Amino acid sequence: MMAVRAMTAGGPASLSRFRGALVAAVLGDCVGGEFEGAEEVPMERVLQHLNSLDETKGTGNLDYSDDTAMARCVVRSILAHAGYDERDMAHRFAKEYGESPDRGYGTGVVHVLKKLSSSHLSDVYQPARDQFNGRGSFGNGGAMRAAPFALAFPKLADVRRFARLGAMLTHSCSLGYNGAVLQALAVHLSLQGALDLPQQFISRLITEMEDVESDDMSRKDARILKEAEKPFCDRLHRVRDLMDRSKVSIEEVISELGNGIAALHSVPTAIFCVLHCLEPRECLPENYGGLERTIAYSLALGGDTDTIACMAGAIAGAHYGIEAIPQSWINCCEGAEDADVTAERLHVLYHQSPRGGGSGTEEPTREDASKCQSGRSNGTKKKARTE
Ligand code: R7I
Ligand code: MG
Repeated sequence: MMAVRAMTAGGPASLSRFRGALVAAVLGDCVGGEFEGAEEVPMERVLQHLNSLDETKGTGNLDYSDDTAMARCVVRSILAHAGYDERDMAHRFAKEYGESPDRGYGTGVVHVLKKLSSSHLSDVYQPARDQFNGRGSFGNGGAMRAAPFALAFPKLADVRRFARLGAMLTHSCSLGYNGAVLQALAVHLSLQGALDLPQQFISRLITEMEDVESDDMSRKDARILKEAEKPFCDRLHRVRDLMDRSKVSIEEVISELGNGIAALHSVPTAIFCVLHCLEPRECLPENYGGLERTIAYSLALGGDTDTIACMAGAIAGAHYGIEAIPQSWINCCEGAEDADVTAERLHVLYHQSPRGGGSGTEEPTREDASKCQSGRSNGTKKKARTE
């Protein structure tokens, strides 16, 4: 695949990229809801659905789901504390669920969210650890809300560390939180313009995940769940193989990468959607730009469409920028305008954060949980702001 340059997004970490990432994630979630759980989604139906957005004049008539509800909590918590504060984030997740429980949460995670609402909880990571007989969830619920970590912390090592901790509030299986790390790293690299060189982008992700998946817990979980030694690396190699092929069918993508609710079966898939749609594709309208292609293609895979489109949207939005998103799509989606406003605030925070020093190889440990109490090692040194 050749180098593909984004025309409008501006330089690395530009405001346009921040707005694009957060708004396109909401769009993916909202427009993806139509096909959630469908086994087969003909592209014709996807295009009909997307065309109807152009005709609809109504504002915010497509509701967002738990993906956006939880991402908004992540964003608001980071902005309020100018960094990561696990108690505050956990509290916001629980409060949001209590106020609006019908957003389509996973059936397992609701038990965690109910326990997190208790004011007597001494360890906010414990309810997640109790899931699924003590192994924790491997669902994609941590990954679907991971993009804001890439928009808050400029250093790759911080993105890795806080995306992981933020996911562990609900997903304590390594196949859950490592998926969140991968999604946040993909957004981080895209924000820097790394998708201009797709081969280097995927190689860099593989290198990072080699390290992320090298710890004892990741190896143990992979063994117990009978996955490859380093499951996400294995999938990313498959993504690279698929990228190298001139023609790939939807069926092949699903059988190689998956389209389900496990992080392993959806985060690499979302990354592939973005990479595949960097170039025009026969099955997609000629007048579509790269971001529209990415969303349309994600929906055509069926399965967990809203979450896959949400994750692909965040990565693609960070590449193409806000100008690539049709205004008519934004008008139709609940929470899109709000995402645009908070993206600006994240952009300010990101550029205020101390730079440099991150080796990108720092491996966070389980002890991070206690070290981070009260948000003391939150990766930034700014004064807390009020929300
Ligand atoms: O991961 P999660 O927050 O949500 C997953 C998806 C997202 O698309 C959401 O938008 C929502 O639509 O669902 O929710 P969890 O409840 O943690 O995990 C989702 C499902 O994955 C669970 O209900 C289980 O069916 C399955 N699952 C597991 N099954 C067996 N053993 C997750 N972890 C395990 C496990 O360890
Ligand atoms: Mg979902």
